[in-house]
Amino acid sequence: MSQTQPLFDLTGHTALITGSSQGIGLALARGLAQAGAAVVLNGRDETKLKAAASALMAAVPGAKVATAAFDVTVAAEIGREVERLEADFAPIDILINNAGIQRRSPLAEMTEAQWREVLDTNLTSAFLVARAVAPRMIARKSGKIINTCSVMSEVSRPTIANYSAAKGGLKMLTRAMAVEWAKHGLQCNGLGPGYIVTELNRSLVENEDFNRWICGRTPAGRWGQPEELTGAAVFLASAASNFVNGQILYVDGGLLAAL
Ligand code: NAP
Ligand code: GCO
Repeated sequence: MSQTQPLFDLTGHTALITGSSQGIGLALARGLAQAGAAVVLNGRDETKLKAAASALMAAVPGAKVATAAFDVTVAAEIGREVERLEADFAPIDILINNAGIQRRSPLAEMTEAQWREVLDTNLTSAFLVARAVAPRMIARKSGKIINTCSVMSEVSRPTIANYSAAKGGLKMLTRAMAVEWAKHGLQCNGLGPGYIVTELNRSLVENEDFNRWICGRTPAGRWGQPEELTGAAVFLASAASNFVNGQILYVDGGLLAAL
């Protein structure tokens, strides 16, 4: 009978996953819970979070699940909730900065609001949440920070200049975190999904031409599923990655390997 490799065992650890009321974040929370971690779900909608938490506890019997409703672009909300979690739930020793949005537009027509909302949510938020969480990790001389990047950290396509700029910046923020915090026992890395079937991409999945293009552009010939990211996340959240820092682990069906 196979036994969980102790290196990948997250028992006794607590993970805050931002943007985990649905999609990739909720899948990552489930994967970390299955590996033994206590998980904190985050989004802006308390009711939605409670429903997601109930479903997760039903799917993973015995899982310890909390919710923290805050907007990752609002420093005061972040600080309040991190304080509360550290005091009332558990020390946060795994942080996944996952919250993100898309606001597609041709660059020449992109509004300042479309630019700022995406940069605030997809990049600045990782700075704000890490700034709230990391000092305690540093004091404890250990912690894992995983930033959800994207293949758009490396390449772009028309209509997503704001998103690509944010994800490119998030790749470099990940490296900056690693460079400053590795000496304190923190490992900071990125997870880089390819094209994954979630609400964020509904319009693309339902577009026959785009669907055909992306399946042709991806060597695996298909979209990925959120659950296919959990193995990489558990690796980056566990002792198995204690000497890995500043890396972006791409889970993209081979997309970035292909011209
Ligand atoms: P999704 O299904 O739209 O989920 C986005 C999540 O982010 C939701 O839980 C949403 O919660 C939360 N969120 C949005 N704005 C927020 C805010 N200001 N404060 C707190 N939470 C916020 O999208 P997804 O595809 O799972 O994307 C998750 C992450 O993966 C994003 O960073 C995205 O860029 C990245 N990614 C996605 C793909 C893909 O192909 N899907 C590929 C690469 C990277 P509420 O709306 O309930 O607040
Ligand atoms: C798009 C998509 C992509 C994916 C993802 C790919 O409009 O091309 O939304 O940005 O979501 O980031 O890794």
